[in-house]
Amino acid sequence: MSVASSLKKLVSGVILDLDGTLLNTDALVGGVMNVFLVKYGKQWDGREVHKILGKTHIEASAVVVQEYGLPCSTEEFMSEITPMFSEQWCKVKALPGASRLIKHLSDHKVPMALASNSSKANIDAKIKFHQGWKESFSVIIGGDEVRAGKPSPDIFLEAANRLNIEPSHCLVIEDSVPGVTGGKAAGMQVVAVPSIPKQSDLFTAADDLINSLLDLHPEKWGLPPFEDWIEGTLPIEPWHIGGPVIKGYGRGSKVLGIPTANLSTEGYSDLLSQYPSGVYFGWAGLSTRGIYKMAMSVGWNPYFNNNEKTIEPWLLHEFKDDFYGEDLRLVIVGYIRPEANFSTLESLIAKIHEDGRVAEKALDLPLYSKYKDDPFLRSSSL
Ligand code: RBF
Ligand code: MG
Repeated sequence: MSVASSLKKLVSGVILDLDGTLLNTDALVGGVMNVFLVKYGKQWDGREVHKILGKTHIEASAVVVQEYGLPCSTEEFMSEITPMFSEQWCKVKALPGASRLIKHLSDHKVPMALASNSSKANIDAKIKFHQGWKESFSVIIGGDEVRAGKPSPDIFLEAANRLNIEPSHCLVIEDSVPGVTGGKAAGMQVVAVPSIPKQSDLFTAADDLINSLLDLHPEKWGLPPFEDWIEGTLPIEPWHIGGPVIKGYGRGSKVLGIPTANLSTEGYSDLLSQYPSGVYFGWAGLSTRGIYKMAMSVGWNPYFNNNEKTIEPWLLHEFKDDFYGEDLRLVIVGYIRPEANFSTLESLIAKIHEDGRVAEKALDLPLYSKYKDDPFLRSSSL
């Protein structure tokens, strides 16, 4: 990279979007919409979600009223739906990596603004449930405080102005197309972290595209790097999943030489939707055999472009026979990398083997090895 283009990247402040970037508000939309639309004999099918992401409340409401041919005005719709959403704010979860990012920037005294198309009152109502968030932002701006919401650059320019930082020295982090458009129009550096999968072609205007906040590397922008990566792995709050081993796509052993013990995602789609796709690792328990190291992919396997988000654990052990139907218990303790596409099968296989070695080594660290004794690995639901 030339000196000029690397210098251009140095930023001194960060402007964050809220819904879909820091908070998993999208998970609520379906639930609320369904309850509402049933009254009109309609059903929310989620297909419009991409049309409302990143919009102001009034714009999003207009889309729904129109798409569903509702016999009410946008204003009537809003006055009914707003309290239904408000009741849910206490349940909205932080997206993976959100609190970590806010704490990191705040610890390093990087000036931070929160800029959302939501109203200021709504922003306050949502973030009060997340410890340490409000205090970390020196600027919080709602869509009702500027002339035009995103994709207009207004809200970003106002944030930069209040931060007292040149727009070109601001880094915007955004999940939606209107947000990315607004940030670029403001002359800022923009990282897109899309909340809808498989839509990366919509984000070509962004300076960088990442899969989740776990993949943000602040040093790329001249900001202090995260210090919690250890030997190529990121410790995460452990999560548990288990069930009978099912036959996967049948490619694992046949094509790749990497036999994955696929888990049925039945009953787990809610849990899986909370975790970014990517390569993780941890411990695997098979009720009748023992406990093994494990590396796994969660997601759509870009190389094979699956339609469904799957979970494909690879037990790092040579088994003499198959164990379909056996109860498999997983404790996932760390993250390695986002899923990637590869130009050749060989390069995919090489990368997966590298993941296996990274996991194998990391799991000997006390930080991760202690989870080998997690009782969940030995319990059985069968
Ligand atoms: N598939 C991809 O398309 N891209 C990946 O980056 C990728 N990484 C993987 C990492 C691990 C540790 C494992 C076990 C699998 C990974 N896979 C990936 C999935 C692999 O393609 C899948 O298991 C086979 O397609 C078998 O269905
Ligand atoms: Mg957003």
